[in-house]
Order: sequence, then C-alpha cells, then structure tokens
Amino acid sequence: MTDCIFCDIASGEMDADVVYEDDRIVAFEDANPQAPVHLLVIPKNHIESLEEVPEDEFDLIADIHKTIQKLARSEGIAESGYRVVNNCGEEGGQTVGHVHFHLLGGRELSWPPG
Ligand code: D5M
Repeated sequence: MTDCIFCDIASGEMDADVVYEDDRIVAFEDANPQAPVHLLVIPKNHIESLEEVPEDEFDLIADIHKTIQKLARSEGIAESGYRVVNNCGEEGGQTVGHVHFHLLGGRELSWPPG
C-alpha cells in the first residue's frame, strides 16, 4: 500500500470494480456514484492533478479521453449523452490527489454544477 488510494487501485493492492485496464490506464466504478454510470478513469502513474501533468505526458491525457469515448459506448450512454469531469485542486473540488476523470451518464444531468 502507498499513501495514494488510486495508486493502490492501479497496482491491484486495493480492491475496486475495474471495468477497463491497459498498461497505462485503469477505469473503475466510483465508490460514491452520482449517476447510474459513474466511472473514474486514471493514469496508472502518479500525477497529483491536471495542473501537474508534464508537458510531454499529454498524450496520456488524450489516451484517457479515447478510453472514455470507448467506455461511454460500451456502457450504452454514448447516444444519449454523458459528462466528463475533472476536478482540479481545492477550489475545483478535488478530494483525491491522483488525477482522474469522472465519466457520468445514464440520467439527465443538470447544469451549472455547484
Ligand atoms: O473525486 C474523487 C472520487 O473518488 C469521489 O467521487 C469518490 C471516489 N473514490 C474515493 N475513494 C474511492 C475508492 N476507493 N474507490 C472508488 N472510488 C473512490 P474528486 O474529483 O477528487 O472529488
């Protein structure tokens, strides 16, 4: 175990309902779902937040978004629509210090967020 729960999920040391995994990315069910579909998609390597992504690692962020597109299709929410959220930093509402993207769908989502 490390001091980062998402690193522990990525390494398999902590249980999670993993729905997708490759050599750099893992996606799993959010433990506190806010919609019928609520997945978290993360890089396996530890990056604190979007703000901390190094210039030369944005291909990873693009791959995460390709994965989100595939997951939206496999989860059956691509046609009806969905939302992708990144909370960054304290005022952005980030509570886990490992960059992650929420994929939410399966119900009509309101706007603006709180
Ligand atoms: O979102 C952090 C999200 O992480 C929040 O929706 C709960 C979720 N979470 C926290 N711990 C776990 C574990 N162990 N498994 C699955 N999901 C988890 P943020 O954008 O940082 O507010």
